[in-house]
Amino acid sequence: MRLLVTGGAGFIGSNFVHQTVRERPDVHVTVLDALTYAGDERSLDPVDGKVVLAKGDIADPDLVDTLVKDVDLVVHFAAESHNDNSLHDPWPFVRTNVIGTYQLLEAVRRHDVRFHHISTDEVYGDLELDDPARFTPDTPYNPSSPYSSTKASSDLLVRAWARSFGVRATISNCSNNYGPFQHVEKFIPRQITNVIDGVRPKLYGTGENVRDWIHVEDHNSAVWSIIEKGRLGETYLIGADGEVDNTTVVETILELMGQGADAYDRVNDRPGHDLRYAIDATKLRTELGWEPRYRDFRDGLAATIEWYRTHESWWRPQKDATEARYAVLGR
Ligand code: NAD
Ligand code: TDX
Repeated sequence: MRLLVTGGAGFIGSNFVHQTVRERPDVHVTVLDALTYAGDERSLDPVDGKVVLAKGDIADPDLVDTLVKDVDLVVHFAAESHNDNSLHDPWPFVRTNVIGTYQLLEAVRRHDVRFHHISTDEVYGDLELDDPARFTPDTPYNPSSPYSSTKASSDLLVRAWARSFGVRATISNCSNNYGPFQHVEKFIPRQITNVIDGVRPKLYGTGENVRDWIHVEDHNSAVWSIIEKGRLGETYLIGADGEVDNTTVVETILELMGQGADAYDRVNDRPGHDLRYAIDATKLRTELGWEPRYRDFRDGLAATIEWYRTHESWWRPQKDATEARYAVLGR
């Protein structure tokens, strides 16, 4: 099988490429990635010589057409992915997430190529902290931020291209990922690398906000289940019953790194900050038989801390510029 992975030099995409090369030697992988601030060629070092990297933009129709016409499957991870950045400058989010997805859809339509679209649970908006409900495929779309609204837009394009043009597509909406190769702007790597640097972790607002954490390896194994067994035109929610509030995440990181549980600072809240995300993955589990492997968040976090401790040369070049961006926002 010939596979094109967009965004394969980013966090989840690079882990997906590693897993694919490791477990599926019959798959020939090409990565299309613009290598923005969030992409890093070095994230593909573990598969050096085993994948082809095309540096380029998913919003470039000629490049996209050239690459798509030669593959059997596109797995589309490329996106602007950080909520805080989208509040500061939404345009790159509209351009990459909406127009980029449109260009990919037009190319897979022309060449009748199977398409899997990677999306987020944030398209559903948020839940109350004390609400027993979780997101299901029937939850109405209600995105809060420029980031999540552009992801919602891209999902709707995929649904329309599947229905109107018969594009062979599936969609997955996953909860918050953690694991190796995640950019230091994101919550967990930011706090781990702060502690390594002797800086106190920074908690937005009250810290009551809840995220439903899943290890990136589990997200990617679910994506493969959907590619192999999912029904065309369908949406699958990916989650591993990992709800934890932000204060507990910070306290656990501090404890695992030998610091006092209260050695963090509260900073300005994110405008429009979603309260709680929670996934009901019943459809994925019952229909496709998928199960997560990383069931203990604390163990997964400990392994992630160890990864950042032993891969400082990977994250160090991004750290100062990232913190300078946060300083402007007072966060
Ligand atoms: P990331 O920011 O780490 O990586 C994004 C990658 O896309 C980078 O390598 C970047 O260079 C590339 N890219 C950006 N714009 C591009 C363009 N115009 N053309 C080509 N490449 C471009 O993001 P991530 O956290 O790995 O997220 C990957 C996907 O998963 C996104 O679609 C995101 O919405 C989705 N998702 C993420 C999470 C999460 O917790 N991180 C959860 C659910 C869904
Ligand atoms: O320094 C911080 N302090 C803090 O309290 C940062 C960076 C974040 N937070 C909070 C905000 C969120 O409640 O932690 C939580 C997680 O923040 P992010 O890592 O920015 O993730 P989130 O906004 O939840 O979105 C993530 O999950 C869904 C990904 O970035 C998205 O790409 C994905 O769609």
